Amino acid sequence: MTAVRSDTTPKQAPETTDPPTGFPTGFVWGAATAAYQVEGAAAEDGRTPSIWDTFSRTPGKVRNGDTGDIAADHYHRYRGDVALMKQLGLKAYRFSVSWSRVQPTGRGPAVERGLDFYRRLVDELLEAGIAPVATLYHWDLPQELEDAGGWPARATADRFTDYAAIMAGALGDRVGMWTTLNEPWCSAFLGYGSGVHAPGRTEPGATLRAAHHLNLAHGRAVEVLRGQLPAAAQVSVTLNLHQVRPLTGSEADADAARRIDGVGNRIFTGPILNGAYPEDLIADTSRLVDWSELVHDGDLTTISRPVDVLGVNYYTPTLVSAPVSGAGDTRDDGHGNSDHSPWTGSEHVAFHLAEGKKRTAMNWAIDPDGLYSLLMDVTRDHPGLPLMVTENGAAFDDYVSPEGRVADPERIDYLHGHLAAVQRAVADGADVRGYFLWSLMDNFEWGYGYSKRFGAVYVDYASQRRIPKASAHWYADVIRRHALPPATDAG
Ligand code: IFM
Repeated sequence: MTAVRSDTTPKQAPETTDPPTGFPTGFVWGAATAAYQVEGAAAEDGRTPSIWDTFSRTPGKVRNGDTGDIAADHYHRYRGDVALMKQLGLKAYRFSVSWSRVQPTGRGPAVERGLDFYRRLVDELLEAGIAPVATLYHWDLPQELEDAGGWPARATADRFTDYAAIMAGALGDRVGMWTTLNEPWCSAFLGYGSGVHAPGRTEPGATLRAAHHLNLAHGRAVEVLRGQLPAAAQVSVTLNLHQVRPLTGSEADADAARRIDGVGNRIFTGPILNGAYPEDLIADTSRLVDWSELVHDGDLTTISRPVDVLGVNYYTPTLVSAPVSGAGDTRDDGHGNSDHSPWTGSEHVAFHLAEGKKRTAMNWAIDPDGLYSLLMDVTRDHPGLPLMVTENGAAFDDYVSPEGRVADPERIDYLHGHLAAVQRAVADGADVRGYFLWSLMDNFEWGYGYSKRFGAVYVDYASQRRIPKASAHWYADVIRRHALPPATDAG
């Protein structure tokens, strides 16, 4: 990655306090969810199916045949959920908007009843003193738009532009932080490459087309949001940047890392932050797509409209090598099982599980240094770019004790380690403005259904009872102190 555009200016640079014990003044403490994962009410108030409704109803696609029909019933229980957030002392709540709830066919006028849900949610948050952070797109494309071609079709970016305008009009007076897309890598590469996510297509060319049109949709939305929102509003995009590490110091492994960094990271950071797709990525993938036909004049100017902050999601690093035969795990890239690689254009790279690391219930290695390195790498490549950790957290096999409590010391250790990594990055010069725990509460974990629990709050799906886990109380204490407790307190 090369240097950042100088016009990516912070709106408000927080002063740093003593980094070893504190976080910057104004550092935002939050938690995140996403519409399809928590809302439920899948067929209420005019909402129509999104690609995830269709995908989850397709036999064999989601574990146990789970769907988001009810999920955590946040649509009906948002008041109680906001009260819980207030009790925990959260300063911000990052939620996403269900496109097919507010614009059921993905085009045309908005449905007021759908918009009203988000108006009520935002009002409730503001009343509780919690800043709303709205994500426009967290993977749930209206099914009608997929039927018309989905993200591989350029017209979907046009539709997204209209949708962004609707949302800015509806919530622009009360939401100060906006995210265009959440993890477009997953939308493109898992949705159209490996097919483990909706819409479940496995078409390499379409994957790259989807990536470009997601970038375009982001840039267009930035333009629309800037045009409609008050000047103080913050506009961002959230990327799940892969912290790619070569297995050995060999040239072949370094090249594998370069390729995965290309299709995993630089396909987004290149156009968004530098105004260009990297030459090596184009060379690696040009047999799959005609980039000169795909990228129209003016696209890169649109896509590189400056953002106020870059949202970064991090869970675990990605360990790669050149193809190997025999020993070693060369298949598990942590993104689900498929005969089709999501790493379009770089299918022949091998993936490895880091040895000697504890793992989460997703089998992801726990490695806080990866978060530190990621924040420092982005800071090195894009000096001065404000960052926000918009997701970080872990799934464990949580259960309720006979006393009605949920003890999750592993999650506390995970959070402690990763927050310490953020602190270290701040001390070493990264401009990190906030941290959002994934997730506020247990929810629908995509292809894994309800089998994986990422929440700080336990959800008993049968009764929809919420039980704050020990980690929720721990996080509340961190927020109250604006600092990490001594490590011995963890657990
Ligand atoms: O649950 C997801 C979320 O929707 C996007 N980022 C990763 C999380 C855990 O897999």
